[in-house]
Amino acid sequence: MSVKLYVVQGSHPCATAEHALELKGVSYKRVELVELAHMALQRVRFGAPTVPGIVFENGEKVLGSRAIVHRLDERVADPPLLPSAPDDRARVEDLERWGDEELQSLTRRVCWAAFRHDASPMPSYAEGSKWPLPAAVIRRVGPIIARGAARVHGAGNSRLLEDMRAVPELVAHVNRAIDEGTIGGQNPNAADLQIAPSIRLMLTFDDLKPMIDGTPAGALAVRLFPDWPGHSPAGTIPRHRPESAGASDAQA
Ligand SMILES: N[C@@H](CCC(=O)N[C@@H](CS)C(=O)NCC(=O)O)C(=O)O
Repeated sequence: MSVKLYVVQGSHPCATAEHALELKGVSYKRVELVELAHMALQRVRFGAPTVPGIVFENGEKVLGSRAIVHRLDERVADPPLLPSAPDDRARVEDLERWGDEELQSLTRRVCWAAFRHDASPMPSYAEGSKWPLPAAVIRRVGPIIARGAARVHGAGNSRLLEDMRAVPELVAHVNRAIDEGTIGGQNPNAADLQIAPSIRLMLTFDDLKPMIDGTPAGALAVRLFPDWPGHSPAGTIPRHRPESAGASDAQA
């Protein structure tokens, strides 16, 4: 039985898991699921609806980017993704947790809120997909997928305003972590792998790029993930006043 990684194309936590597997030199089969449809399939296979999930060669199942990276680090020693010194390890794990719970989630909400407003960039994010739907089809189903995903992730307009205001401080937090040497070293650790994909995905949005470009956070993301699908021109993320009551959040 080969190692199987269950992913959705363009997903930032999936990139975390894939990069960890590549660094460890583990060969694996990439099983790409279709956005939203993946939730039911993952629930059946892993008991919860998210990607990434991994099934190791002995049948062991692990769900979640952080859990996958940690389990992989236990199974394959080199190169280590977590420092052996307890204090260093605690620092990396704290930052990794923040990267997962705060940065990763905010990035996801902003993306889906943007595509809910304007789904036209979605075909560019499907580049390299195993399910190459024609752009015309993606354009048609894109708004439906975006509305569904925005609802699942609580990506409404009022949250979007709050999230957009938080971006500069999140980037500053990553810059400080690089400055302190917790991430950004020659050999990526678990926190690098958790954080860089979110920043890299943000860089595909011209509305976010000016807050990131030229910063250590941006440089780290591009160094670890030089290629990333997708481009959203300026204006994809709406700069709006809250919509009328009832339409202002993701229930629409
Ligand atoms: N923080 C978790 C969550 C991953 C996550 O939310 N993945 C999204 C795709 S980017 C997903 O599958 N969402 C479906 C859902 O939340 O039901 C991780 O890093 O694995």
